[in-house]
Amino acid sequence: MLLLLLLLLILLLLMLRISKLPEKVVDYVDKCASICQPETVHVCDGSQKDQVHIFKLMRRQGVVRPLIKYDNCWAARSDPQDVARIEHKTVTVSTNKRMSVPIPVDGHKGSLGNWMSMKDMEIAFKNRFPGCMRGRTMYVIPFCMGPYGSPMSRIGIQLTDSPYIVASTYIMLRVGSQALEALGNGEFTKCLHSVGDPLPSHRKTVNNWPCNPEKTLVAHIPENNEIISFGSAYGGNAMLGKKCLGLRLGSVWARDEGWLAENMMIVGVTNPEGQKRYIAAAFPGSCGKTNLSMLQPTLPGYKVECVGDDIAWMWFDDEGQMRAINPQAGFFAVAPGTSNKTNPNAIKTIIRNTLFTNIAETIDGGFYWEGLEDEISPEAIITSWTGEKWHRNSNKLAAHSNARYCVSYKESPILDPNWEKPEGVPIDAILFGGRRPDGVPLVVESLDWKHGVLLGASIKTEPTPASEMKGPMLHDPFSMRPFLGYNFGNYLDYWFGLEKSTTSARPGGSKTPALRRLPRLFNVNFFRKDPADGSYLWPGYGENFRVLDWVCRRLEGPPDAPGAKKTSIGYLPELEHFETRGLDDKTIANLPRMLTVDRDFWLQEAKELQYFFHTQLNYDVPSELIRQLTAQEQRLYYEPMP
Ligand code: SPV
Ligand code: MN
Repeated sequence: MLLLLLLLLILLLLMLRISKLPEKVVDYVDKCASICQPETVHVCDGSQKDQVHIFKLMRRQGVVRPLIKYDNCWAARSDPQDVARIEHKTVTVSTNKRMSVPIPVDGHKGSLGNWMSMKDMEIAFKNRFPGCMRGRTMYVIPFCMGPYGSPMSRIGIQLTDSPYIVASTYIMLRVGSQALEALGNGEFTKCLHSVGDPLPSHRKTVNNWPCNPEKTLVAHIPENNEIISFGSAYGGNAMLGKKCLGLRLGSVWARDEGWLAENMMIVGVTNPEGQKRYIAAAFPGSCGKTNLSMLQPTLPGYKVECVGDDIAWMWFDDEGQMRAINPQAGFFAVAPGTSNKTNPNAIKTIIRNTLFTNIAETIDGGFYWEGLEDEISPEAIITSWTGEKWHRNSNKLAAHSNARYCVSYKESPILDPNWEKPEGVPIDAILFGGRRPDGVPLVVESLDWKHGVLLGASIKTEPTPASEMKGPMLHDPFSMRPFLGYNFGNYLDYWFGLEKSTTSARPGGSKTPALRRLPRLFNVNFFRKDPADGSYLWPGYGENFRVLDWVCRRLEGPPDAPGAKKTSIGYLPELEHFETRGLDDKTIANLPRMLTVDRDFWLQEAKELQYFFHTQLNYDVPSELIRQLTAQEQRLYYEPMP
C-alpha cells in the first residue's frame, strides 16, 4: 500500500513537471514515453542547477571524469564502436525517393544521400523503439536553434535517454524554459533519440557508454518534421539539433522558404582601418573550418572574430543583402591537431566548462592529443583514449582521430559582438574548399555566380575522421554530401537559381522585390603539396589570413578590378597584390606555383567531374552545371594561358 502511494506521488510529481510544457509537447512526450517505457521523465529547464545535476549524475555513473588541471572540464570515453557519424545508417525518409536522393546511373552506388521508404521506417521503428528506454530516464530537451528573437530561429524538442547528450546539448544549443517560451503554441521539430540499450543491458557496456551499434539508425522525415535516432550517443548521430535539424531538415525548409542552410563557418574580418567584412566558408570535415573560424591573423593590425564554426543559416534581407545566423551556440570540434601553434584561440577556449570525448589524458588531469607533442614534457605520463598507458613510441594514437571538445561560444576569446544578433550578420563572400594535394590554386575567385556554383559543386577532399568513410579523394559538393535533406541535383539547381530571384524570402519577411546583392564566391586550397617530397606548399593556420585579406580587398571593387588576372578557371591573385610581408622565403618561392593554372590537371579534373555528376545525379543533373563545366573545359582548350 505504502509502495503504491509512493508510486502515485512520483507519478503526480512527474505530471506536474511535464504539465509545465505546452500541450503539443506533452502529447509528444506522452506518446514516446508510452512506446519507449522509460523509468522516469526529466524536463531540462535550462537552469544552472539542472546542468550541474547532469554532470554529477554522469560522474556517478562513470561516464565522465574531471580534468582537474582546468576549471569545470570533463572527459568522456565512448564505446570504441561508437566514435563517429555513421553515414550509411543515416537516411532521409519520404514518400517519393527522388524527392530525397538522385537515382544514380545503373551499376553505380549513390554517394549523395540514403533514402528509406515510410513503410520501411515504420518497420525499423517497431523493431527498435518499443521498451528501448526501460530502466532509464527520458530527458525532455526543449531547444532553440538560432538566437532568441530571430525570425530565422527554430524550436525542437529532443527526447533522449543519454545524460551525455543532455550535457552536450546544453553546451551546443540554447536549451530550457526560454526555448519553450519562444515555442509558445507554435510548431516544433520532434527529435526522438535512444542509445538503444534498455536495462538490464543485453550487451556488455564499455566505458559506461551504452549504445547499440548493430541497430544504429539516424532517420530524418521532413514531411513529418521529425528526426528519429537509435543506437549511437555520438555527436551528429545523437545531438539531433546539430546536423540533423540544422542541415538535413534545415536544407528542406530553406529550399521551400527561399533561404539557405549550409555547412559553413562564419567570421568577421576587420582591417587596420576598422573596416569589417563577414565571410562564410564551406569546407568538408578536417579541412580547417574550425581553425579558420578562430584564426589568429599573422598580419599585424587585423582582427578575426568568430560568428560560427560549423553551420550557417543564410537569407537575403529586404535590401537584397545576404545575412547569416549561426543556429548553434557551442563548438563540437575535432581536438587532435589543435594546439597553440594551429589554433591558440581554441586552446584559450577549452580550459573552462568543456566536455571532451575520446581524448588522451595526462596524469595531472590535463588533455592530450596528437598535435600537442611540442607543448608537453616528453616525460609526461599519458593515458590514451582507450584507457591504456601511452608513450610517444607506442604505435597507436593517443587520442581518437575524431576526439572532440564541446564548449560554449561564450568561452571564446574572439567571439564576434554580433554573433547573436537576431538579424544576423551581412555575408559578402563565400569560400569553398577541401584538401587538394594537386592542381587547385591557393585561392581563385569565380568568374560569376554560376561559375561559383560550379566551384562549390566541385569540392573534393580526403576523407575525414568525423565520418566512417575511408578511401581516396571524396566528392563533397558544397561540403553537404552527408548533410543534405533532399535531392542533390535539385539543391544545385536551387543555388544556380539564387542569382535570378529578386524577392527577399524568409519566414515573415517582406515579399517586395529587391535586387539581390550576391556574395562573391571563391575556392581556396591550403593543402597543396609538393609532388617532389609530399610537403605542404603553404604553411596554413594563421597565414591563411593572407587569403582572407586578398578576398576582403577584392570585395572593394568589381571582379575585374586590378589585383587579379582572369584565367579559364577564375580570377587568380596577381602576385604583387597578394600580401607576402613577413612570409618565409620558401613559401614566397612556392607562391607562383600555387597561383597558376595547371591546364593538364584541370582538363583531367573536368572529365572526372563530368563523370561524377553524370553517374551520381543522372536525370537530376542541372543543365546549367554541365554548361558551366563544358564552358570551363572549352576555355582551358582555347584560351591562352596567362
Ligand atoms: C562534423 O562531422 O562535421 C561535425 C561533427 O560537426 S558531428 O556532430 O559528429 O556531425
Ligand atoms: Mn561539422
